[in-house]
Amino acid sequence: MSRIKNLDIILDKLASAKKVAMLTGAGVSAESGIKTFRDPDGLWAKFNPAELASADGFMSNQQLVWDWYQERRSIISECKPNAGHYAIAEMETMFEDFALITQNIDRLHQTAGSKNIYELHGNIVENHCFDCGEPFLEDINPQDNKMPPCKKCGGRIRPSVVWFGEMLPEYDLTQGITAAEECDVFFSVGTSAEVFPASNLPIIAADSGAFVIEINPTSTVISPRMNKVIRMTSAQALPIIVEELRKRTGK
Ligand code: BV8
Ligand code: ZN
Repeated sequence: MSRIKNLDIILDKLASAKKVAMLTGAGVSAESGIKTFRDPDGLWAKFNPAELASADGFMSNQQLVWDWYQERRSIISECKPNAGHYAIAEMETMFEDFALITQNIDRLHQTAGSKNIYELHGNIVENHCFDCGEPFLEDINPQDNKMPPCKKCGGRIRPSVVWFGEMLPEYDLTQGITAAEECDVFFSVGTSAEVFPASNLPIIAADSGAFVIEINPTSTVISPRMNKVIRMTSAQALPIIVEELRKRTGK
């Protein structure tokens, strides 16, 4: 039997749930080989996030920021979804309404087959002009450290991620908030819940009466608000939950 304590309570809640929502963070991609941000060996152990993941950072050091994203693009281009991503894609087929709200920019959820996804922090695959907003549709070779000019205005091309101090995409955030307000069960998976407003979603869900579950090997600032915490990795815990739920409901 699984190593998940109180699994029966979780399965009871899921078996009767109509609406399920899930917030994912960098921890879900850790087992695909993508470093998280705040873990000891994380991306930001070496760099100061405000310096790189911000418009000011880009304006004051375009080449450094460009190189940092190119390095991340080449790492991500080699990575594959892990068992956690696939389990999440399967969960989407098991409920009337399943909303996946991700902070991740690597698009591994899409590759794993998830469909109903709200990307709160954009993605590292697409690019646009920093100066005029024009989408930059040409492929970018992650090995190329030359920054291409905007086709429309000759301006500076940037990755279509959301930087610190930038607004999140309104549609995705609004949909994410509604999903948190209306769901029966909310999962917070692989996130330190340090970045606002994404980090508020599990709290909105808890305040709205959802059964809130955290899947994370370590505790976070929101752990005390959870109904259940599973101190395992996402690639360990999620496949067990899916398998046991299938057995229980035959879904
Ligand atoms: C905004 C894209 C409004 C770029 C990112 C002071 C107080 C409070 C808030 C603020 C403040 N000052 C400023 C703010 C707002 C700020 C913010 O929250 N700052 C924080 C740092 C304090 N937020 C913003 O600026 C947002 N915009 O608020 O706009 C506004 C704007 C203009 C005018 C008026 C209002 C924009 C935030 C988006 C920033 N962009 N990324 C890029 O990636 O380069 S954030 C970055 O952090 C990533 O997107 C990442 O996803 C996100 C959250 O991190 P996590 O995903 O949680 O990753 P982390 O490493 O932290 O944690 C990993 C977890 O996984 C750990 O808990 C670990 O234990 C666990 N784990 C590890 N392995 C596994 C695992 N779990 C499961 N399985 C495993 N195997
Ligand atoms: Zn332009």
